[in-house]
Amino acid sequence: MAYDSNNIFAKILRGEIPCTKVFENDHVLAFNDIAPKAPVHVLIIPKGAYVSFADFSANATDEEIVALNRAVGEIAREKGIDATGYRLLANHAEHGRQDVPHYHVHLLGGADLGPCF
Ligand code: DGP
Repeated sequence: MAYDSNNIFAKILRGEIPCTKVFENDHVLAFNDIAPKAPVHVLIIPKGAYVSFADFSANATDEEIVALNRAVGEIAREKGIDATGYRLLANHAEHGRQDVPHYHVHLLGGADLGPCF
């Protein structure tokens, strides 16, 4: 699937749509989900144009991959949910019900999330 530069997260990255930013560095932007499913629900995205986890894991540089993963851990610590726990989720394509075609990791926590399955 080709990257659609008009997707919502691309617009957020370009500053065309506002977001509540919680973290940013050279490779990563993180912001609150517009429809949170938990007290903490942060979306962590690469600044590079990657459609999904499949695209990111295959085509991102090692630096980008490390930066995204380190950002996830750092945000969890900053949000104070490191000790109580959290859930990471990345939906991919049709069966994964991915809605926004720019790779993103959901970080959910701040309460008992219940069983995943
Ligand atoms: P997914 O189904 O994994 O593609 O999740 C997309 C998430 O993106 C969903 O939880 C809602 C969130 N979302 C959609 N549009 C916006 C937006 O304009 N701003 C923010 N902050 N989040 C959005």
